[in-house]
Amino acid sequence: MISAHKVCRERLGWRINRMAEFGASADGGVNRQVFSDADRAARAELNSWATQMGLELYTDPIANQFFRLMPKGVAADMAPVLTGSHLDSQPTGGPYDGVYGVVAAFEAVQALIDCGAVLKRPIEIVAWSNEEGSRFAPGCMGSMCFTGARAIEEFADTCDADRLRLGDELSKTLLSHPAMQQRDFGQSLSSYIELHIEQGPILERLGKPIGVVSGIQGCRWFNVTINGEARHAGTTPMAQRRDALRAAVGYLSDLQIALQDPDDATRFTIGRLDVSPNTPNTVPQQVSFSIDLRHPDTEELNSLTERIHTVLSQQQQGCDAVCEEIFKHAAVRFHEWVIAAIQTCAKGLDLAYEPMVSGAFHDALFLADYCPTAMIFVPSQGGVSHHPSEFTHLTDLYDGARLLAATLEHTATSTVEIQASKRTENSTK
Ligand code: HGY
Ligand code: MN
Ligand code: MN
Repeated sequence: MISAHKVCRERLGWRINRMAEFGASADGGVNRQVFSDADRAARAELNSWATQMGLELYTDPIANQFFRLMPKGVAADMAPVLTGSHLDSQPTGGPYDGVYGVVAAFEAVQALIDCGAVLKRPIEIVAWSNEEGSRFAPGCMGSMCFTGARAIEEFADTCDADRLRLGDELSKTLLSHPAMQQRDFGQSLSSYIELHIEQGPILERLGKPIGVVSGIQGCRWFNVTINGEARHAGTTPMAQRRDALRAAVGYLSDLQIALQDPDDATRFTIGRLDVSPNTPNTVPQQVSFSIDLRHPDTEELNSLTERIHTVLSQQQQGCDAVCEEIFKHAAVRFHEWVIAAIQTCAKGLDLAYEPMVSGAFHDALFLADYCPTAMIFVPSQGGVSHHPSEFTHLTDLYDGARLLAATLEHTATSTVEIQASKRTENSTK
């Protein structure tokens, strides 16, 4: 684990602050949404770091970025250990979500280079495209396309709030990093390790610096559209209206009741609500809203989904609701070998850790179907994330990076083929 001692705290802090400049907002947060100019600038910065470190640069049809450390004497077809996370942020995001896992991976690989670790596998750093799904829904597009869970063709015509097409924004991004060699989805991998902030309160409450993540809860996203009739607000009697917003209020109230959970294990969020034509004196013609539903138990997740369909199958105010599922993944349990590797290295570094399941999803949700996968968490102050005040102490960021370096050293000096990586044929829709 000599590499852990070569991780540089100051350089790590500098890298975090440097990346926070891309999409920086006045309130200390970031707005670096996928395929935006800020995202493209952040991607270029990674390319310059990788070039300075002598890493090979690769990308794929959805602009995932891969940076490969190819140790001397290692066969080119030896499956690499992959580590990383995502650069894209929420519109009102913080400076650590996703990007910390990418930056710490660069710091860990630099430490491995600096200590002259004798590796038997390549190591690749990845920055996945569009993990958040805030500009173009759904999230995890980059990892879903890489693993075969979804086809990129499904997403090309998705538009953002300004009616810009994903396909066009993606092309601009691919053209912005010409130095990256193109390669197909589905490269073979030995294992995947993702370091991330916890985005919840558990580690801070327990006073532990590390979470060893054994899995991620299940998650399903829906888009609901309600069609009514646009009419004059002053002349149309209430009894003759098909008001899409009044209908939406009825649906939302019935959904809240139907999804009540005395155990508070269910996570049900209506994060986006659009009204059209969205003017004070026209009866709303159409309303669309998002549903983000999560639960640690897949059967329960599916039964909650049935309750949603039952509520949305009723009419409200003479209007119907159309519900489209755009994202779905069952709860996953990560691979024991990778979990054990992280635990062994945490013990070796004398870092106290808490075994835990992730409430947030990550690209590891899809990589877990593809190859042996596990995650490492560091604490989030106040459990806050997806907010500009997201914060993690540099000491914790440093401990996480040291553990990542040690785990990469541990897994990349093993030629044990735990399990061949495999493409997910079935769609997750
Ligand atoms: O939504 C999530 O769980 C992730 O933070 N994008
Ligand atoms: Mn994230
Ligand atoms: Mn996030």
